[in-house]
Amino acid sequence: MAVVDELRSYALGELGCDLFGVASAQPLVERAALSRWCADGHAADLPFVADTSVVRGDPQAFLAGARSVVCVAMAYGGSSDPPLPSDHVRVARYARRRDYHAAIRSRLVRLGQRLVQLLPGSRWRPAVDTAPLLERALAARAGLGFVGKSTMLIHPYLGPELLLGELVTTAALPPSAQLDVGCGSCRRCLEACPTGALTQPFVLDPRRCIACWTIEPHSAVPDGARDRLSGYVFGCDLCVLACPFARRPRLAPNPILATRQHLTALAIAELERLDEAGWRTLAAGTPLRRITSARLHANLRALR
Ligand code: B12
Ligand code: SF4
Ligand code: SF4
Repeated sequence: MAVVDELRSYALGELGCDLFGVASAQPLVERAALSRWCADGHAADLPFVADTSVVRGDPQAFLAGARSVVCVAMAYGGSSDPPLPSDHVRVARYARRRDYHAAIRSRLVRLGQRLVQLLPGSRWRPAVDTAPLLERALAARAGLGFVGKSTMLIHPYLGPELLLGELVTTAALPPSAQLDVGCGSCRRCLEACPTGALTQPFVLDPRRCIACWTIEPHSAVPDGARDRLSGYVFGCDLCVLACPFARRPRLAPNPILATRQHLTALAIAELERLDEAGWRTLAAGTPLRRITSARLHANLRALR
């Protein structure tokens, strides 16, 4: 079996990933859009993006001598949310489960070890979210899906509820074919966003985005945003859930990222009682641990 086929069957079989593809490590054409996006001030609340914008578009700056990027994804889409009971709030759907950073990273490490067994001398470096790489552009180049007007990476059958990871490597692997699919004339995500954060197709302004307001350390919920928060105390799914590709009938989360049902809707009164230790216990092992209880309470005040 060719090396890339061995890696694919290991990633999709033993490691339990949902998607696998290979991109070349050449600089990305999308880095021009990223520079424009930063120049327009969109990264004002995301200094870590602005500070690394040059590296983000170039995998070879992330790993010297890189020739390929192995891209994987795990799906977390499933049944739609039940109506929110009164006096309850929501956290984003990606956060109601095991932290994908750890789940995907550990699998990328095993994939890297297998790569070295197959091609001795190969160097590799894993990346999940926090690394300075344009992950969606790489995933699209590796044929995992297409970048939609919501800016999400969307697979035609698994939808936009995907979490991404990459193994940047010096190994020369044959690139996968890109998908020839797109949004067409649809604009549902732009219409569904309650804050106008999708200012035009493919452009998100984080300064207007609920996910940025409620999670990012350099941001905060602005005054008077109560109704626009739409019940979200951490993250936001509205543009993602509006997408017709998110409505496939048999979608279910990857079992590695099974939904923790008790995080589907949270009683405001119970959250308000939590001190830092109580919040840490509730958030343990999930992406929710990204914020402190002080931030949780500030977000809750904005929803009152
Ligand atoms: C910063 C960040 C955020 C910020 C900013 C998001 C944004 N759209 O830029 C905030 C906090 C708002 C955010 C929110 C969310 N995030 Co986030 N985030 C990131 C992070 C760390 C960097 C993204 C980045 O570089 N943004 C800068 C912009 C310019 O880059 P981009 O959006 O990828 O831009 C592409 C297109 O928009 C296009 N483009 C840009 N401008 C223009 C202009 C034109 C005219 C054209 C044609 C194209 C174009 O070029 C780019 C390359 O494809 C990535 C991880 C990573 N390292 O990539 C995760 C990541 C994008 N986030 C992720 C997730 C899951 C989310 C949320 C769903 C979480 C939630 N439920 O609350 C929301 C989704 C909101 C949304 N619609 O994007 C996933 C997305 C997976 C997927 N299927 O796409 C990622 C990849 C993390 C991961 N490893 O899985 N996030
Ligand atoms: S995550 Fe929410 S606020 Fe941000 S762009 Fe999507 S719908 Fe708008
Ligand atoms: S909602 Fe429509 S326009 Fe937005 S990403 Fe999905 S298919 Fe594209």
